[in-house]
Amino acid sequence: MKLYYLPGACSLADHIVLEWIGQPYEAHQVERAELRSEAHLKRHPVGQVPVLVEDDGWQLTENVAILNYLADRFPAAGLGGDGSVRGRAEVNRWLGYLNSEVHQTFKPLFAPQRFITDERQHAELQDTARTKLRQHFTLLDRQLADRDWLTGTRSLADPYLYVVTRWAKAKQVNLQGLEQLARFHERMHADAGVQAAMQAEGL
Ligand SMILES: N[C@@H](CCC(=O)N[C@@H](CS)C(=O)NCC(=O)O)C(=O)O
Repeated sequence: MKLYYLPGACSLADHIVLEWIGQPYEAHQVERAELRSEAHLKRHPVGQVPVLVEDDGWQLTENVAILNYLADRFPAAGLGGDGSVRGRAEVNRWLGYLNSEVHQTFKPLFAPQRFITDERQHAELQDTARTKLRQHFTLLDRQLADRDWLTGTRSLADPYLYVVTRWAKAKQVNLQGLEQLARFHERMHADAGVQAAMQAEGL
């Protein structure tokens, strides 16, 4: 099993999950210049990461699909919820929110030119994204008010939240006063699996 990643990108969530699972895997760093190469486009038609490639050559893209696949392939790791149907739905509720709302709102902060070609409008676009992200992180902070993990038990959703919180810090999103989120971030940062994935990515 091989994970294709960019350092610190959303693929870090898969990398952490692979560490938590503890089964053999390889991690392959993709260079940015390689993303649109013929070889990588065969793995990922949009030219992105993450991609998971199984030993028999089967390839899977889309972070939410990869994370769910890993939980199902390695159920003993217990990362797909509390074992109930509703527990799994809760994990997917937060994964969906992180992937389709929070992650997407970062895109103007990373690549504003993909949204507006006029550079004079980039600062305003990015400020709007930061304001929206503050709302998202406030909601996430509230969710953590009476639990250590997003869904109560450690799950696939937590590494994704860790990754987007790292981005928020790097991109000057206002996280002031979000104490539960700060504690969550510290707890994750101190985790041995998180540290192993980060070191492997040179972070
Ligand atoms: N819908 C995809 C989005 C993946 C995505 O946004 N990947 C980013 C890194 S976090 C990427 O590869 N960016 C490089 C690029 O778009 O040029 C998923 O959820 O897996």
